[in-house]
Amino acid sequence: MFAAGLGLALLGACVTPVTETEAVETMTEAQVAMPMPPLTIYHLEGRRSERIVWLMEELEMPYELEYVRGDLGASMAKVRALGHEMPMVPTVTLGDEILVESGAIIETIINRYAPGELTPPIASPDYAKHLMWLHYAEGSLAARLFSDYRAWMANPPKQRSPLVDSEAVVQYSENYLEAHDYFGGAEFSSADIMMWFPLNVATKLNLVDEAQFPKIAAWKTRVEARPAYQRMLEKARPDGIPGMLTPVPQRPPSERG
Ligand SMILES: N[C@@H](CCC(=O)N[C@@H](CS)C(=O)NCC(=O)O)C(=O)O
Repeated sequence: MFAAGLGLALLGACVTPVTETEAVETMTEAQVAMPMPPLTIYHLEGRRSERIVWLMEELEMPYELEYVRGDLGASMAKVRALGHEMPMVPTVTLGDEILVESGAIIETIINRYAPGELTPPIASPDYAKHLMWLHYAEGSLAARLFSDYRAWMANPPKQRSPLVDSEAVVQYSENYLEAHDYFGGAEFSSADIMMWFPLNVATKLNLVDEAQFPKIAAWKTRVEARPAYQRMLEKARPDGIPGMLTPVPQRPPSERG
């Protein structure tokens, strides 16, 4: 107890206010890119690992891509062979490190090796929203889409759930795009890379009606036209998406009528 209290007291003594110039200098110092060790992306076509390929193409930085074309089982065997206790894609090897979780991989790559890229300036109003969408993509959007998918495949729904469901999480995304071109706000950002997969899943698995979300449809057209997205397709999805899940046969009635 005492030691902890003393530690806190010492820490408190060290926290002296900095001037604005000092703060800016510290932030500038933090913006220096580290040299990137060799990076390998373990991949399954049409899955979340496309995000990291797309990111590296946007950054125009080097990477190796590991997968067996058209064979999800063999691609997954490559992931398992790494011996990581959470075998999923994306898995990335970065020098001696093995990384999982696409959002964390993206933040690690940008913050270490491409600081400031694909990220709104930290003091801008877009920054907090960009970060929210970057995390929303997996934390709320994908989580609720796949939870509805499993439930609706097992028991076709007759009515909407009172909980936040697929339509609600997609509607929130649509509403933001009413006033913004990108999930990064004014400019394309890594949040857009994170949001593409679950928003595509939402319509392809028939969890929501595509026609009800015109802003999302226009955003998809916009981001899919990016040269880096096109290069990602050539390298990571040359033959389309193998082993697509079956779309749900029935959705609950829409809140939008
Ligand atoms: N939240 C994780 C999800 C990773 C994930 O579930 N990936 C799927 C493919 S899209 C996977 O590895 N599936 C294989 C499995 O679950 O065995 C992320 O964003 O990286």
